[in-house]
Amino acid sequence: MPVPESVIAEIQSLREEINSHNHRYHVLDDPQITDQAYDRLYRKLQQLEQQYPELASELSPTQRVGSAPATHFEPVIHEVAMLSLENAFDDDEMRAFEKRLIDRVASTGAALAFTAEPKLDGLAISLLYEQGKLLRAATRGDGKTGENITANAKTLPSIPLQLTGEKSTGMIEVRGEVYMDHAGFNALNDSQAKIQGKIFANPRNAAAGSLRLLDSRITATRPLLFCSYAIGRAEGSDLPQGQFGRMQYLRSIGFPVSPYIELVEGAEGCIQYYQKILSQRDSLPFDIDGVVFKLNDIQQQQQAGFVSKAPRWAIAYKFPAEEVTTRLLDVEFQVGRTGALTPVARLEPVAVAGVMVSNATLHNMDEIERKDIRIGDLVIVRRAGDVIPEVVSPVASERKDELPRPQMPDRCPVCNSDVVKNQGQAAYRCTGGLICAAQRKEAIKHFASRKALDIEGLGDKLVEQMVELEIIQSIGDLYHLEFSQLAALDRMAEKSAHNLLDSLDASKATTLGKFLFALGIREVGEATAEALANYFRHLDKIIAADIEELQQVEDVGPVVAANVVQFFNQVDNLEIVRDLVKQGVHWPKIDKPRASESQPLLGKTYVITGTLEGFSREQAAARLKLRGAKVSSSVSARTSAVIAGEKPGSKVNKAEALGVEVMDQAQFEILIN
Ligand code: 5U1
Repeated sequence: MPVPESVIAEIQSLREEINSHNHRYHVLDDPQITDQAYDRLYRKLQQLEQQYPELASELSPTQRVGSAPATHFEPVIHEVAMLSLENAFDDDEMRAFEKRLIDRVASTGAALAFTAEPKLDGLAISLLYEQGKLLRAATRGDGKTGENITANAKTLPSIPLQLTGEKSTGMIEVRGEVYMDHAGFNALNDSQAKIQGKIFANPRNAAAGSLRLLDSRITATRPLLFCSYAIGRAEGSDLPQGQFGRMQYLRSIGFPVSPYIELVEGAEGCIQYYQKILSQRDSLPFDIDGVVFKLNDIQQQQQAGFVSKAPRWAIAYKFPAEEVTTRLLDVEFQVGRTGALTPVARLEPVAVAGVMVSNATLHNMDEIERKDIRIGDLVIVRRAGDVIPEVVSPVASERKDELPRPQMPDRCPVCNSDVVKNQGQAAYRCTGGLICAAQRKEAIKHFASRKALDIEGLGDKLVEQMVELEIIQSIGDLYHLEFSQLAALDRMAEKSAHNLLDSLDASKATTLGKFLFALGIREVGEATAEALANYFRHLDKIIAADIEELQQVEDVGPVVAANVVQFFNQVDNLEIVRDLVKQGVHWPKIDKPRASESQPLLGKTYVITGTLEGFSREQAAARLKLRGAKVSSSVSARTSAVIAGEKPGSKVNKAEALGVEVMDQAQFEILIN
């Protein structure tokens, strides 16, 4: 029997009414009906939807309860990279930020206008809408690839499932922060305590943990909030030409926008706004760690452009890190993945920035000496955001007696091998290499970490246990693990053992960049690994590359190049790498970049002379290489152009004699942009 028209209309009207009350409550903070009245509407809609399942809609407000658990999160490639922000830590850095922009943008001479808003301490996500309908939500991940968390995002009442207003056609990708306010965080920890569940250290961890749950039905019970702060991309709508106007536009189509957002003028306006928010910080109902400023004029934003991972037109002016004093009880030495011994302070436990701290880094022996830190001192400890707490300095006035200075041991505290210090380096290193269990543990932890092969369930404690029991010796053993070995481990249920084998299997699908990073080659971080992968595109080419070739890659200098060569020259390493591939570790083929697109300077050779403003010689060369060019140190008839900065040398004369083009700074910038 067809559903009566009157029921269709009633369901439609209830959905609209509930959506509107949701929006008033969660976005505008201006509810118009009581909770009981809202519940009545909600239950009525639920009852009708149960009675007429053929009218189900994923956009219905009743669908915010979550769905069956997922096994993993699918990767999502961000079409427009999710960038991070540059930081400023004092007023002068803000003034320098403004000055850099004045130099770069075609300004009328009027002060630059900036949007100003508090920087929420949560995690960034991207929301993609088509024809006004939420299609996909993703975490930021590494900025290029995030995780698909659509099912979880749909449970947040402040994330619109359907945009409002006739303007919401076409496609729009909105970015913002998921966070938890203090009230929600406290309520969550109270209820976790009652069920003996996980207690979260701070609202940021609680938000991150809740958003990345595989069971979205649990996410639905977590008090998560969303606030938008940017448009990633949009098609089919005429957007306002100012950042501030764009935020008003987002508000008009249903997104929460910071109620504290303002337009300010110049660095001095930014500094005043910062002071105002800093004075309100302690009374705000949520954690913030600074203030974000963005150039308001979108055209000027485009003129300003980007540095590698952040736009030049935005900045986060960070609040000072929280500092407390406590007693330094002892100094111990931790052995890292590369054998470096790091002094770690054992402290009388103290709360700092919402977290109990009993260990903090002392960086290296030179720092200890420079700051004259002694065991037994009262010390100042600092913690900012997610960074590791650090000992800032001793409180010298409180030292009454002569106290002992920390001593670097001459033998490794883990494997008893010799500890050496190479000339010109601050670090002391254990010479144990693969003999040293600490180095092996750290190498495996690094391999399994989120930014590397992301082996879910292979936590630090488990790695330590498996190395100590000699179930695994190196990363090469991970994919040979068997169920019986895992199930025999302490506190390892059969289900967890199966799950770990599944996630080991899942981790085999990676990217060449992540794989290279995971190998833990000294000084090859995420960005360098990615750059190596993009340049060579095949593992075998990287293995075969010599120091010269490696240095053609952006940001790869002689030291990193030598580390890469040395790593692959070790037979043991090469065997492990080959075996990992044999066990099934694989990555998608990296397409040859089209010459016309990402490598527009392929086949060209440039020579740089003189000083370029804002670029060291290496940085300028790296920018050219990134676009496919070669950079040479001598001018010949085959040189495409000589790039001449301030005070150029004789190379310009030689270029002129040979009829080779000479470019100035402005032409160079056009070339690389
Ligand atoms: N408030 C705010 N936070 N935040 C973070 N705005 C903002 N903008 C960001 C980030 C990463 O990035 C812009 C480049 C869009």
